[in-house]
Amino acid sequence: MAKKNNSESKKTKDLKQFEKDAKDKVMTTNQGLKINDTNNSLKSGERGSTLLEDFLLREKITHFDHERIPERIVHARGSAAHGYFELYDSIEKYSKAGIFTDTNRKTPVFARFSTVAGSKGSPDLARDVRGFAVKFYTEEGTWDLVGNNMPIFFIQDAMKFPDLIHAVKPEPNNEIPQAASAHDTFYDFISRTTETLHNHIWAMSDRAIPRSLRMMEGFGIHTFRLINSKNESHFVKFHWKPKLGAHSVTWDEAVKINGADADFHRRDLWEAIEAGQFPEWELGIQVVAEEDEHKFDFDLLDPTKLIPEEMVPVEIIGKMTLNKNPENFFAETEQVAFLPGHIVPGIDFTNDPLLQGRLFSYRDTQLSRLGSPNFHQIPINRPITNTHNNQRDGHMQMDIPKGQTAYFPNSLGGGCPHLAKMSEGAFHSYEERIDAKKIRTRSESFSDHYSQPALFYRSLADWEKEHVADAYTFELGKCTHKSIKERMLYQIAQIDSDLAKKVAKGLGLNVPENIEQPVNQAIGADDNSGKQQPPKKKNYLERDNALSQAHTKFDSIATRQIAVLVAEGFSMSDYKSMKKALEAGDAMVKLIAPHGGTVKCDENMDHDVDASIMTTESVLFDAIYIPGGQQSIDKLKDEPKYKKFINEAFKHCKAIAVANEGEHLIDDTFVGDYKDDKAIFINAKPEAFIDAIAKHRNWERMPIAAKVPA
Ligand code: HDE
Repeated sequence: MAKKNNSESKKTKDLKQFEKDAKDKVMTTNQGLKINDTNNSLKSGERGSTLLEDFLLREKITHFDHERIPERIVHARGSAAHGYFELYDSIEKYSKAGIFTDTNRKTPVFARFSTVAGSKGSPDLARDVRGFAVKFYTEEGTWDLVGNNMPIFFIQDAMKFPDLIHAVKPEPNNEIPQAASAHDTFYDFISRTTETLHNHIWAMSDRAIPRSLRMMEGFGIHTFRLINSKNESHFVKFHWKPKLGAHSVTWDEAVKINGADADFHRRDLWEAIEAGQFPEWELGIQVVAEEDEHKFDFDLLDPTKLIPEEMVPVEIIGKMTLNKNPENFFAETEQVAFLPGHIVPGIDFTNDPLLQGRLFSYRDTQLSRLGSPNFHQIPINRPITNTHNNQRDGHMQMDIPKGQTAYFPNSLGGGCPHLAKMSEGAFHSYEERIDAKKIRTRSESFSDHYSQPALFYRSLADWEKEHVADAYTFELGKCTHKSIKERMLYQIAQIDSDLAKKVAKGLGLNVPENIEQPVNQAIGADDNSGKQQPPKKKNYLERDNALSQAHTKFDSIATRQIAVLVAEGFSMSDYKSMKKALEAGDAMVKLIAPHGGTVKCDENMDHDVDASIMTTESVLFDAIYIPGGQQSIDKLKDEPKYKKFINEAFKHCKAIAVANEGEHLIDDTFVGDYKDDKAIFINAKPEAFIDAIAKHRNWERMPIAAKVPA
């Protein structure tokens, strides 16, 4: 059942005043002049040249000429939605923030998900980190939690960000490849910058190709501070846990989805919300007391390290629900500006050197992207609280600040706007004690680069490990320089020697025992303190189940796309009972027929076809059902694409169920030889099929699936 859309919030109401609806309205110029022709320019004679006088042409064309703005330098490709955040229980012992203490609030949010490397029009299923940025419009001002779907980052210091991005983006001489990390410059950089290896192995895992934006985790990455009303500080890491669990597609699917539907994730998010299947994530926190700061084998300020959940469990504190699509992509999703520097009392920063750099970068980038220091006045960026200060003017000033004074202190303006007292909720930076030398260096406590990638790899299930090995092999296989591949193999061997051997085999190379050049570029040229090579990996924890998607949720088929393969004469009774069971679990049942329009069942009823086989692909679905009906099956057997469709679903370890004569169709495919597979169902009860769909995939099938030449 679709959920009720009560999407009104203080923010969506605020946005309403800027919405424009042309329904039943007459067309005008931007000056309100009514127009009766927008098809023809003003000419000297029917075939004559266009007149300079034509202000209508000029207004229309000039606006068009300028309707693009620079895309985001990173995270250009993204999709977003409105929603709200609700707190389960107050965490006032940690934080005084209203959003973390008032359980009666429904805080409006706008969340944007993105890939990092690709351009605005790049396909959704690139192997990449996903951005997970949430703007909370709180009563005390806007808080932006600008995170990713992986809990760590590639680099430790903001100073390295331009290098990282220049290495991963298309190569500067030929602008190739688009939205792909599988190229020489990226691996040249990664193999020489060992701090990247942890985030990199996550990027080689299934996390980098999510099944849906609604089925991925989110992380604030940096250690932040929570500040309570006594001004006591606790360290905190933020986690988003998807209610549907964290699931991924396979690389073969990702490559094919990019061709079949480059907007796969964007469409999926949009359609789920339109269908009332609102995406939900729970917000969790890992809290570390001030006095425990140094009790770990890693530095809490190092953003390439996570705190294993085995060491500090995640406390779930609230839930985010996305329940409204934007009205206009450009106005909202493109113009939204996230800044990690947007915080509220009760939350504060740490000295994480990556976070510190971000506090500078995001404001700066909006100036070139949105073009004015007034970007906060764009409707999507306006806080829901009042704003008053002495900042004035600038491009596109939308407010009309009244009065004679624009300075502080003043008496002519009655001293206004006056300063807020702490008791009135003023922000006050945490008074951290600092006694230090001014020094350009990297802390020794950041030097362990191999232990956590190794922990991650050890924590994965066998099928996940295999995907990781395949990903390294693919990516390095796309590099052309042997020296880069070998240096990378050496680095992988420091994480796990078996993994390195597997990858080396695929590349037709050997894992080098040693590499000559210094690899740790994090240090300065004059630093001879022996830090060129990071230390060998340590094992301070054997495994952390939270790192593996084998331990996610497998209890729902909500929004799963089920392809029902039918032609004229399909069995209505088979279809009806399965459809009812699937829809009871909120799955999306789609009829795929040899043609568009409608298709008749054996009870002579017309059914709307959702897609003709020519316009769709197996990779766009989670499972297949084939109802019986001899006439229908005979027709399907005549169309070779059905075989491809079924073989591919089998290859991708998906659940397939058939009823009665439907079995004859799979007998013509690879599935015919593997009917005892635990996610293949012949005349089985819907419950068994549903259970297999909820399990996402039958990964045990992988060795057989690998043989399918689809
Ligand atoms: Fe970003 N990042 N970033 N980043 N980032 C941007 O800001 C930057 C980092 C993240 O949906 C830019 O408005 C630096 C970590 C997301 O609009 C830019 C550094 C994390 C988004 C920028 C980092 C992120 C951005 C480009 C290293 C996860 C998309 C456009 C110091 C915790 C937000 C923009 C959206 C966007 C800079 C590292 C996440 C250039 C300098 C770590 C989700 O300001």
